[in-house]
Amino acid sequence: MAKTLIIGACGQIGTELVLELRKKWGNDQVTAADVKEECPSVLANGPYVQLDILNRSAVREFIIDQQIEHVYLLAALLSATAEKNPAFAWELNMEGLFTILDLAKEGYVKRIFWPSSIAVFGPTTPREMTPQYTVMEPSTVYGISKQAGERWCEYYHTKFGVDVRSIRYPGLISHTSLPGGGTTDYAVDIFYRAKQSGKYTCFLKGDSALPMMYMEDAIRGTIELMEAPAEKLSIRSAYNLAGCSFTPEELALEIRKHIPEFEISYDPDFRQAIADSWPKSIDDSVAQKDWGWKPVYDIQAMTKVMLENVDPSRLQ
Ligand code: VAH
Repeated sequence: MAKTLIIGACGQIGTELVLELRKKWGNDQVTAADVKEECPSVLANGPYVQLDILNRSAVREFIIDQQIEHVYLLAALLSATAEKNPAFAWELNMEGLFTILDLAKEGYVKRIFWPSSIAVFGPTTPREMTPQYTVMEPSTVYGISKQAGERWCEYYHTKFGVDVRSIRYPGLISHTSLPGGGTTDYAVDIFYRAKQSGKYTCFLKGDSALPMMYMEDAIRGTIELMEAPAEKLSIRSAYNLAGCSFTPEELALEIRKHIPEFEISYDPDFRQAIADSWPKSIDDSVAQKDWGWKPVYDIQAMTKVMLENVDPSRLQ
């Protein structure tokens, strides 16, 4: 196994990716890195380093000195937060990517994973079963940065042979790590509130269908893509990946199968416009063909495992 560095390890995806890769390859082979000084207890079973992805020289020095071969670059501002701070979102989501792509171009890093998102699609994109190749006019800061990042990943692969791989993640749902600043975060918050009080006020309209995925599927798909033989990969921008699409209403109905008295109300905020610009469902047939992708969790299985595991005491 190659020495691996996860940058953005304290985030929703990063936390679970570190744990899964350490399980697979051994704790000492997988270093968690984040801008936070303190390593969270959940990641204390292996090496942790405080790294600010925007400190190009520090990142370069660490990766070169430690002979890191695989980098998962997850540090980013998500959709809702990025709208509040466009300049920093662009800097964080883009500059870090160039630092890692350049290390690969120079021959230090052998393989990169960089997360894209369904946010690369916009209001002019076909919203049902959105195809791998289609109109992409993102209308959010986050989506624009992800679309630009996809173009740079493909450019570095084509021009310099950089082995960079990417997935257009849907909304991700997990009970191990809390999400932060996303438009799809309602689909995590709702489980904590359902268990805590049996009530939830959703910041999206009840009929807002969005592509979602249980985190276990997303982590497995990420590792499967990173381990796939390079010759099988026809996409070097980012792969569409689908889990299960649903609306807040449909999710509430599923929760009521476990908590019959659960009540949901709707109070849409600025995130409604973001959700309305995104697909309702995703066609991931190219990922299925290229590297055998197949989701496991549907809305029923995801709801069951979330309600069994979320701990409402974690809510601030
Ligand atoms: C967000 N959870 O809401 C992220 C994701 C598809 C959405 O990229 O910004």
